[in-house]
Amino acid sequence: MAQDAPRFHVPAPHARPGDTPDFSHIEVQPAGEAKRPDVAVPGMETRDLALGLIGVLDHNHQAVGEWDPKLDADVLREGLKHMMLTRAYDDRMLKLQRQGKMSFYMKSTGEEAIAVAGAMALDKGDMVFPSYRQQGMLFARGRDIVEMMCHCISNSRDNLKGRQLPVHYTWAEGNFFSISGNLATQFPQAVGYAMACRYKGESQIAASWIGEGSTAEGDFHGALVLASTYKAPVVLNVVNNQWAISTFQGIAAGDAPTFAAKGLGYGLASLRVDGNDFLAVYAATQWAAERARKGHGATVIESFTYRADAHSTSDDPSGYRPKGEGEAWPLGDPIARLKNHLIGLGEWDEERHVALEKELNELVIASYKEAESYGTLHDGPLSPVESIFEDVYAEQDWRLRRQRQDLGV
Ligand SMILES: Cc1ncc(C[n+]2csc(CCOP(=O)(O)OP(=O)(O)O)c2C)c(N)n1
Repeated sequence: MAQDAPRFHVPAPHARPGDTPDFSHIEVQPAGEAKRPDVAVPGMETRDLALGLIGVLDHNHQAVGEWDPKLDADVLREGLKHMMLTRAYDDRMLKLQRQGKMSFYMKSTGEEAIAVAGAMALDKGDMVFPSYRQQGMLFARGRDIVEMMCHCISNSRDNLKGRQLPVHYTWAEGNFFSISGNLATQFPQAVGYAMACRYKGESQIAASWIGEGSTAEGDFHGALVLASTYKAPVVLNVVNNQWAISTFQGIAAGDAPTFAAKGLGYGLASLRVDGNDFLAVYAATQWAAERARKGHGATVIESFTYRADAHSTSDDPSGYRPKGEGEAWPLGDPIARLKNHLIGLGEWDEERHVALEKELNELVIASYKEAESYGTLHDGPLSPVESIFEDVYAEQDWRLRRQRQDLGV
């Protein structure tokens, strides 16, 4: 091989363990600068929005610019509460996993605004197809915490009867689609659901969330083709938290300037939004939902954020990224930012914040106590053994009956 032959190219992150965190390459378009076009805008005309960054909360925690959704203080406080509950829940569940009370857990620390604002900006009748990191949606939609915990400890009250890994929630009554471990499969399913809504003349829409790493799956691209061709009423969210386990976002991005930019290639309206800005996520989702409901088609939204904690309880990020990278993230913490905004409006204060934190922690502890009254992972009671043969098909066939008899249950 010639000495000057081009080398095989493998992108690398800006910093590794032992390095100083470095986000100097990230350009942050100032809050309030992005234009907010009419929801009927042709997809290709959203180019600047796909390459820029929609932000509402500025450095002084004030809401600025055309994307300000101008929400009532009550709605903002509700959003803050759901985000704080999500964090309290995550922190407690991690502890419980470390104590061996649960086999596995995944936190969403730093990404609470994406789930909570996303859910609050949609109608409760809209169908959501989340990944495993949008538990905040369950709180925003009013899911019972005890039920969530019973699923995670797989006890007798687990609505999934112990068949799924923890955090793979299912809640049909809340229009929360069953979470699957297979990355990105929910994206085309959400598009198909949205197509069915339109075909039947119903007004609901669908929305889905995948991580930036998951956009490398074929299902991401299939979903965008279908959504574009049939103008499906769907909101397709890419949560770019910079990391797919130990793999930095540049591996899935390729040479594309942003993940939102990928939507443009399919002719879809594409927005890139500050994922740690509750107001910006709310406004972008509201825009995309209105566009979908009015028949102008799908929107791709990249939420730009940072996965502040480990990928899961089976992961140790110190092996692949510098310590303190989360604190160096230029877009801050979503809870702190909304809190400061509310304080600036005179609609919140430190005492109320501390009191709410305490109340939510107590709620989570009491909920876990109640969940354990329906059984623990180690001592049961769990779902009956024979239930492992149920729901494989709508009706049990002779083979399953035989296997069940062989097991003597
Ligand atoms: C089809 C498939 N491939 C690989 C995995 C293993 N896996 C689970 S999570 C994950 C990383 C996903 O990263 P990303 O999409 O960025 O989402 P994040 O975890 O950062 O929220 C991988 C590779 C899987 N579950 N499914």
